[in-house]
Order: sequence, then structure tokens, then C-alpha cells
Amino acid sequence: MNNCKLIIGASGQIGTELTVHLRQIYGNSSVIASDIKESETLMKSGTFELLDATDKDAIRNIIEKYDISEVYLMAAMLSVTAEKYPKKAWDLNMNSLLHILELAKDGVIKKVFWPSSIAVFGNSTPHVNTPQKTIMEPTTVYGISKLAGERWCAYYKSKYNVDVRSLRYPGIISWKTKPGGGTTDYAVEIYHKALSEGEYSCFLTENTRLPMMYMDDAVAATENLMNADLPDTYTSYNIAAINFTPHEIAKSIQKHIPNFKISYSPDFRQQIAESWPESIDDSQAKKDWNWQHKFSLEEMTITMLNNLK
Ligand code: AKB
Repeated sequence: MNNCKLIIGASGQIGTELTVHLRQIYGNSSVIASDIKESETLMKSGTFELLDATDKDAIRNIIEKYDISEVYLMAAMLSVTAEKYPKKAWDLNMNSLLHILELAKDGVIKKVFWPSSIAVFGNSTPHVNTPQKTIMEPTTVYGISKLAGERWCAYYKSKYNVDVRSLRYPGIISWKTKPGGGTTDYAVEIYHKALSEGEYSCFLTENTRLPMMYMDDAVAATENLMNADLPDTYTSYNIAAINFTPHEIAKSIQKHIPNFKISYSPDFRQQIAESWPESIDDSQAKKDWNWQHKFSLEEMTITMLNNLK
């Protein structure tokens, strides 16, 4: 049996780098990229299909065409955009997942990766060292869809034995592809603006602490989770790497660009950020599949600035 992997939402921030990484490991022809929008990078290195993640028949056709056994469903509307288009966000985030879970239940595919997020937590969750299992009352449309998605994954796993695995990603920072529509996006924009303009106006207050992670760690976590021999207990894992405030990331940039200036002009995104954890307890992921991050804030800043230059 062929062991091809399909990435849905491959042109996005995480999808792009995940596809490139998986192609390096499994070979270009074994990793099919798909998205509603094209990606030059991915079209150059392997097969790319235009695909709407809400179109179940189209997904099934591609799965059959390439004999796909594993799907990484990376298509989603993130926190900020989802607040603007709640119904659209719900439809995209939920329908795409249910299509894939149904295909897995029917035995058309064998394994599924689905990204959850720290957005599943809300104001009533303990914000410091947020546990794996805790109160979850998300206040954003995105967070509600991610929490519902986690429950659907757990349901299909226990009821139909579907092999679905999931990570609660924190804010992901990368230089190859820009994020879009997220609350944590400031932590990428700040590097671009530091280099292009020497200053940045941040939409969060200076002491808003959020959990974050450099892209290489996020991609490694995804690959490790998918290859791990997991106990049956959890479908969606907390993972942590670093956490910082806008003030602290600005300080780390100023070590390399001393004249860099940051100002603060918080908007509606502040409320979203305040409802999320400041730091995450990932001891369950460490215990179950040896999760360990590599990049510190300082290493990430050096990597970001060197590459964006
Ligand atoms: C967002 O900010 O919406 C995302 C997330 C934390 O899931 N980056």
C-alpha cells in the first residue's frame, strides 16, 4: 500500500514549512500539497492540487488519485479573521474536519493530523502554566471551533477507532511564510518592521504575555507526534516552548538593532490575547512522546533577523 501524505491548507504559514519538511524526509512524490491558493515554493518541489477544504467530494477524489493514507488538515480561519466572519470561520473550521474524520472512519485514510490551538482556553482557565486538562471556556469563534474540533476528534477516536492526533499550537514564529489573521502575528510582524522601518507599533500592550514557538520546533513536534507510539489517553496535546511579552521581544531585537523603537496601541486583539494563557504546562507531551523544544527567544531572534535581512 502506498504511504502518501496529503497536506490540506499547504500554502499557509505552518502548511508550507510542514510540507517542505515532510518532502525532505519522505520524498517529494510522497507528499501532496493542496490549498485554495497556489504556492510557488510548493509547486516547484512536488505535486500541488487546488483544493477547497470544505468540498468533501474533491478531497475524496484527491485521496483516491494519489492513494493517500495520511492527511494533515492545516486549513483554518484564525482568531482575528474568525471574529470578522464568524459563520464562515465555523463552516471552514468544522466542515473540513468532519469531512476528514468521516473519510478516516470509512477507512479511506489511516491517520489524521489536526491542529488545535491555545485558543481553546479562555478567561476562566488558569493563565500560568495552563494544565493539559483544565477549565475550557473559549470566548472567540476560533477558540470555540478548536474546542469543538478537539471533542470531535476524541469522539471519532473512541467511537470509531480513528487515528487522529492533534497539538494545541501556541503562536508560531517564522520567516519563510507570513502568518495571517492571528492574534500572535505581532511576533512575526515586529521582526519585519524592525528591519524595514526600525520601529513597530504593537496592537497589544507591552506586558501581554503569550505562549510562542519557533516554526522549526512546531514542525518537529508535528512530525514526532505523528510517528509516536501513543497511549490512548489524549488526542490533543499541550505543547510549550517560549513565552514573552511585546516588551521582552522588543528588548531581544534591540540587542541586535539598538535603535529599534516599539510603541503600543492596543486594539480589539488585546481582549483576545488576555483571554489566552501566558504559559503552558506541556509535561504530558514530554511524558507521552518525549516532546522537547529547541529554540529560545534569543536564538529565534537571531535566526529571524539573519534570514529576513
Ligand atoms: C492565532 O493567533 O489566532 C493563532 C493561534 C494562537 O492559534 N496563531
